[in-house]
This record gives sequence, C-alpha cells and structure tokens, in this order.
Amino acid sequence: MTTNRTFTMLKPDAVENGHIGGILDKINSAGFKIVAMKYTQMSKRDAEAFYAVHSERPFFGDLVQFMTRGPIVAAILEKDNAVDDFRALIGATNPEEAAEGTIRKLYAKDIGENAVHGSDSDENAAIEGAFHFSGREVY
Ligand code: 3AN
Repeated sequence: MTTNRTFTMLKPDAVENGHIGGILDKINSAGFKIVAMKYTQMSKRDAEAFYAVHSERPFFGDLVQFMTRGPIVAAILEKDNAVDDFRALIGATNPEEAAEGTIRKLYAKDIGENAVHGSDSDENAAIEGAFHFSGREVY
C-alpha cells in the first residue's frame, strides 16, 4: 500500500442508524477515491486483534462488544495526504470535541459509538487495510 491511502470502517452505530450513504457522500465529496470496500461483521477474535493496541485500556471490553454487535463497512481510501486529511474529515474521537461539519459531529453519539474509524498513520493504514482485504480486493 502506498502512503496516499488510509483505511476506514463505518462502525455498527453508523450502519444501524442508516448513515452509510451520508458518510460515503462526505468521503467522496472530500475527494477520496474508494479503492476497496466491503460490508462485513467483525467476530470477537477479529475485533480483539484489530484493537490489540487498546487491550489494556478500561474501555477495551466495551469497544470489542460494540464493534462486533452488527455489520460494518470497511474501505480503503486514496487521496494525497490521505491519513491526515481523513482524520480531519472525521473529526475528534469524542464527537463533543469534533469540529462542525465533520463526520463525527454529524453522525456520532459519543466517544465510544463514534460512527467511523480512520487510521492514525501510514503504517497503521497499511496494516489495517491488509487486515480486512486481500490484495486482489484492492483496485
Ligand atoms: P480514534 O478512533 O479517533 O483513532 P482511538 O484510536 O484512540 O481513537 O480509539 C479507538 C476507538 O476506541 C475509538 N474510535 C472509540 O470507539 C474507542 N475509544 C477511545 N477512547 C475511548 C474512551 N475513552 N471510552 C470509550 N471508548 C473509547
């Protein structure tokens, strides 16, 4: 994966609340190209592995429970400066601190159920993209 890519998940709350279309519209309008996408559900094992970096945090159990409770949309996005620009588009982890017009400001309920994931580095974007997609699923 090149450095102009990032990885996202539209989380179970966003899917449950019918926000797939609205969020994808924001993503496209911001100039991101979708190079891989799937509608899927994470198992407990998947979520524990994906969020292993948070395994010692007090919210880890709730995070795994939340991320496995329903389907998600996983995608790899391409744009110049993809990681930073996507973090700006989604807004702060806590939607109360997210800027006006950001995806989390529009669609997230709270710091736990915050509608969307965005990779925090080029390295993690590559790792997370490879977690969800095989090479032949990326265009
Ligand atoms: P971000 O998703 O903005 O990169 P991280 O990587 O710090 O945030 O956290 C990963 C996920 O863990 C968040 N998206 C959120 O769902 C959950 N999370 C983070 N901090 C908290 C917290 N204090 N309480 C509950 N859930 C949290």
